[in-house]
Amino acid sequence: MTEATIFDKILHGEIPAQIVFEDDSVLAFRDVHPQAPTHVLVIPKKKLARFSELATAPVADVAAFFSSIAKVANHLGLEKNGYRVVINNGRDAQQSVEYIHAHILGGRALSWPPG
Ligand code: DGP
Repeated sequence: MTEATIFDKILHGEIPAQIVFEDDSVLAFRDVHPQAPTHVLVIPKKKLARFSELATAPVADVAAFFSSIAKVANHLGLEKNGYRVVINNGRDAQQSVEYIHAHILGGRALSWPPG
């Protein structure tokens, strides 16, 4: 059992968050430090710490996570102009919360490459 993170606490309603979407497999809420007009984090309800753990996760769980990310972006009305999905994995990517999360960024033109 890994240590409870801030996202475990949001998932269990122990600390508040601006929830924008929820279904059986994911919870989506606004990032507290938004980097774009729309910046939402999507977490699977079945906890994994990192993206790299998807390598050994049941394929149905992986599919549900990715499908839900697209669903959230559609729900937020981002599909017309586009958006970016980012998953930071580990130290060099500056993952700061050890609970896998996808960032959905949209609402402005995003530069490339990322820093
Ligand atoms: P990452 O660097 O990929 O681990 O991104 C973690 C994100 O989590 C970061 O953009 C800020 C966000 N964050 C950290 N603490 C909280 C919190 O308590 N509430 C919300 N909504 N977001 C948080």
